Amino acid sequence: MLILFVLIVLKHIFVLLSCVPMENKNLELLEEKFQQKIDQDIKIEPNDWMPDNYRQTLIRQISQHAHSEVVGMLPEGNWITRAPNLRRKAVLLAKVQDEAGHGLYLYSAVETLGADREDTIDDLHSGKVKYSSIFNYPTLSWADMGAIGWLVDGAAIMNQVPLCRCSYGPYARAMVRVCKEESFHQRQGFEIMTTLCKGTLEQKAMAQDAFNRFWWPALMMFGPNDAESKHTAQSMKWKIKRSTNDELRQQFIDVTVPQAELLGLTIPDADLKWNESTNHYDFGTINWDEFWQVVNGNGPCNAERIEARTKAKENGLWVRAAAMAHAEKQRERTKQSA
Ligand code: BYC
Repeated sequence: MLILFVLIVLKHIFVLLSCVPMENKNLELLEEKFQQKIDQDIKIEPNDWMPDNYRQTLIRQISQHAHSEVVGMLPEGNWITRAPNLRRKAVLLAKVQDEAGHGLYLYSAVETLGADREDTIDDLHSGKVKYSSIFNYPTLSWADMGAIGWLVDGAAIMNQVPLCRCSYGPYARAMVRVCKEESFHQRQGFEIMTTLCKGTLEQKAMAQDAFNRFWWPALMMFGPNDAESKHTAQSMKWKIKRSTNDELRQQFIDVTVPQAELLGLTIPDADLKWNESTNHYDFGTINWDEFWQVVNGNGPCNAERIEARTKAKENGLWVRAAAMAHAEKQRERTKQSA
């Protein structure tokens, strides 16, 4: 009897020991197949197997992106009632609505990864997750609407066009429409700047002041230098990111400096100069202390932005409750008539 018992125990130990390497082997094979798909530029879709870290990286990046779109409505929304004429008001209103739409596509893309939308939004309100640093700066004059459209949407396009080729299908597809709309936003911003720069001396000074305040924060939008960027290497390997933070920042500077020259604006960087040997602009040092202060919640408008979003959720509660009650009624009616 005892021998039988020992034999059974030994068998179980053997089965257990042989299963662990087997499981590891299976996981390795799955990961290898997954990376092969990525290397062959085959899109990963929601029901496909994916490593947990890939899923978590996407949830982090796409939810931060969605929050940025939604919080990004606030600095510009602040100027809708004060736009200088009806045309400007209608255009700004349409632009801000577009940003809300971008947020919605992106929250849907996060849901395809298994995240709950309510939890995702609550994480923004509790300060658990980040959103783009740029939206924590105040909009002090009408010229800021021009500077934001031109620089912030310009930086966004530079960062988001490569995301149209992201390995995760729902994110890549959402980005196609987002980029088309951002391109319109960038042009409307540049048009405002052009009008101001061709206007009175005061208008030109307003444009220069807005440019001075938004230039450096726009460069910070691309994230920390590559050497400090903890996620870039893995995200590039998975083709979530197609270019590094520094590559995109440099492309943005190279494209934007001639535009500033065309407007007759002075770039607020004494070290900015064309480098014949690299064929790029050299530029001054970014204030990374300021960047991390803003990212970590201590920027000029962080508290105000979160308060506005939290209030919006509370104020909209009755609308959501009414919509749910209506949907429930419809379901009941359909059931009864069936
Ligand atoms: N602000 O390892 P890294 C718009 C964080 S909205 C705040 O380089 P990654 C618009 C980063 O999250 C467009 N945080 O990260 C809307 C990470 O922290 P965690 C917004 C930043 O992800 C309305 C840490 O720093 N665009 O266009 O590889 C009106 C280390 O960074 C920032 C997107 O969201 C920042 N600027 O690269 C007008 C694009 N930069 O998460 C316009 C999608 C970095 O480890 N996102 N951090 O705690 C991306 O492409 C990438 O996430 C980033 C950062 C390039 C931003």
